[in-house]
Amino acid sequence: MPTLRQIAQLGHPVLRTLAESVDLPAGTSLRTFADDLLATMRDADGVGIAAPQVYESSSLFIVASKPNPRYPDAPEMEPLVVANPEIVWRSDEIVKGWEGCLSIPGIRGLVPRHQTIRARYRTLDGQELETEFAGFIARVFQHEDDHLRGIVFLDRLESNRDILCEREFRRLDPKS
Ligand code: K2U
Ligand code: ZN
Repeated sequence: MPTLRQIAQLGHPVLRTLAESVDLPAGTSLRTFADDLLATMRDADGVGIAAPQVYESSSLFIVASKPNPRYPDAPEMEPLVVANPEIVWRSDEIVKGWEGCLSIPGIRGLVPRHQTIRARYRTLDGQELETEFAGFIARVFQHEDDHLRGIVFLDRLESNRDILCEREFRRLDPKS
């Protein structure tokens, strides 16, 4: 049975620390941690989560896009566990989209992201994959990859005017 982890809130140094690469293939403890991370993300109704958000400064995150009120067209996907990622190519095309963060509750930001990326990463078995991501999945991947480098979505905003409080965001975006 996985354990729900506490989520670090902005201000805790772990969210501003460069995460350490993980040793692969994963042993029992890392696999158990990945299960805890997934359960914690699902409990928070997230579409992604990164290890530093649960106070583990390790280069590991989960991407689990699904249709949600803010992104009704987001693709449904099996949760992807990503270890030691490197984004190796980014499109010139940049798209702005509203993001939230489990570590920064109560606000939303209009964040510019690359529309398409190509990333090299490892699976828990140690297999190296290189995959292209686009659209909302690329957005989530970039959001989580930022967490491994001590970056949060607020850092990428073009203006503080691109921040809304959750209640006002929902009022303006009633489907959410
Ligand atoms: O890393 C996190 O804090 C998890 C975020 C990931 C996210 C990435 C990109 C765009 C939005 C969110 C959470 O899933 S927060 C909950 C959420 C879910 C869907 C849309 C907005 C916020
Ligand atoms: Zn986040």
